[in-house]
Amino acid sequence: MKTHPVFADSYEELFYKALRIRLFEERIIDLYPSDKIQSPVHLSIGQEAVAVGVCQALKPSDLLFCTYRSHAYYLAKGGNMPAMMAELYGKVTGCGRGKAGSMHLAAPEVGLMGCSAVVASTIPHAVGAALAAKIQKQDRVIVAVFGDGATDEGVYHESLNFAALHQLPVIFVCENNGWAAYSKVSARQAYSIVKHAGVYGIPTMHIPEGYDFVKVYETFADIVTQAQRTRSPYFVEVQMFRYMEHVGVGDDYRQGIRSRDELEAWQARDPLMIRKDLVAKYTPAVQSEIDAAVRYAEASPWPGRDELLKDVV
Ligand SMILES: Cc1ncc(C[n+]2csc(CCOP(=O)(O)OP(=O)(O)O)c2C)c(N)n1
Repeated sequence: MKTHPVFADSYEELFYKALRIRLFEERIIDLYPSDKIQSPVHLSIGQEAVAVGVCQALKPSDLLFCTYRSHAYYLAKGGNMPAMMAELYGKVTGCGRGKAGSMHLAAPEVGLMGCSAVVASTIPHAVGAALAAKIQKQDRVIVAVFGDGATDEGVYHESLNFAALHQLPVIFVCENNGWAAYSKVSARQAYSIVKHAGVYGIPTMHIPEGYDFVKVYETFADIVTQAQRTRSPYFVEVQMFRYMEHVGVGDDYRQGIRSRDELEAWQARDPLMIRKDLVAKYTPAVQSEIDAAVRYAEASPWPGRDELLKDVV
C-alpha cells in the first residue's frame, strides 16, 4: 500500500480514515435530538474497520453496492462529506438531492453505486454489474456488501448461484455482526455462512478480526488481486460488532437485548478506543472537516416542488 504523504505511515492513514467515519457518526448522534437530521439512521460505529479495509483495496473504477448501514462505505470510498451531511438533512444539495436519506446513499463518481433499505436487494444489482463488466470486458471488480441477515433471503442464494454459474468478477462481503435487528444469527440460521457460500463452488475466506483495518485491508487486497486475475467470484465473511442499537442513536444494552460484556470485549481490541495518541493527533482536523459539512448542510436550501418527480423513473 502506498502511503499518502500527509500520514506518517500506512497504519496512520487507515486509522485516520476509520476515525473520520466514527467522528462523523458521533456528530450525527449529537445532532439527532435537534431533529435537523430528517432521516432514520443505522450507525456503523464499531464496524468502520471493515469499510476502510475493503475500500482501501479498491480503485475508484471498482463498483460497490451496499446496504442502509453504509455511512462508512460512502466516506471510505471517497464520497463527498458535505453532500452526505446535506442528504441527511434532506437538503437539495445532498448526494440524492434530499430524496434518498441515510439509507439510500450513492456516489457513482467514486464507484458507490447504491444502497438500499430493502435487505439483500443490492446483491443482485452487484451481480448484474459484474455480468455487464464481463460482457463489456471491463477490468473492474464489483463488490456486494450485506449483513448476515441478508443471507436469510432467497435473492442472496440466487445471486451467488448466478455469479458462480457465469463466473462473474464479483466479491461478496458479508458483514456478520451477529444480529439482524433484534434477532441473533443462532436463532435464525442452521448453517455456517461461509461454509454454505462454498457450496456454490465459490472460494471463501473468513476474517474474525473485523476491528482490525490492517488485517481486513491486507486480506481483501489479495482477494481483489485474485478476482481481477481469475475474473470469477469470491466470498468473504467478516466478524464484527455493532456498538449502537439497530436503528437510531441510542444503544440496546439496557433493554437486555445484547450484553455489555460482549461490547467491552470488542472495544478492548478496537484501535479507535486504544490508540488515544492518534485520536488526539487527528481529531482536530477531522472535526473541522465535519464542522464545514454541517455548515454546508445548514446553509443549503430545501428541495422545491419542482424536485418532486425529478430523477424518478
Ligand atoms: C426484504 C426485507 N425484509 C425485512 C426487512 C426489515 N429489516 C430491516 S433491517 C433488518 C435486519 C438485517 O440485518 P443484517 O442484514 O444482518 O444487517 P445489519 O442491520 O446487521 O447491518 C431487517 C430484517 C427489510 N428492510 N427488507
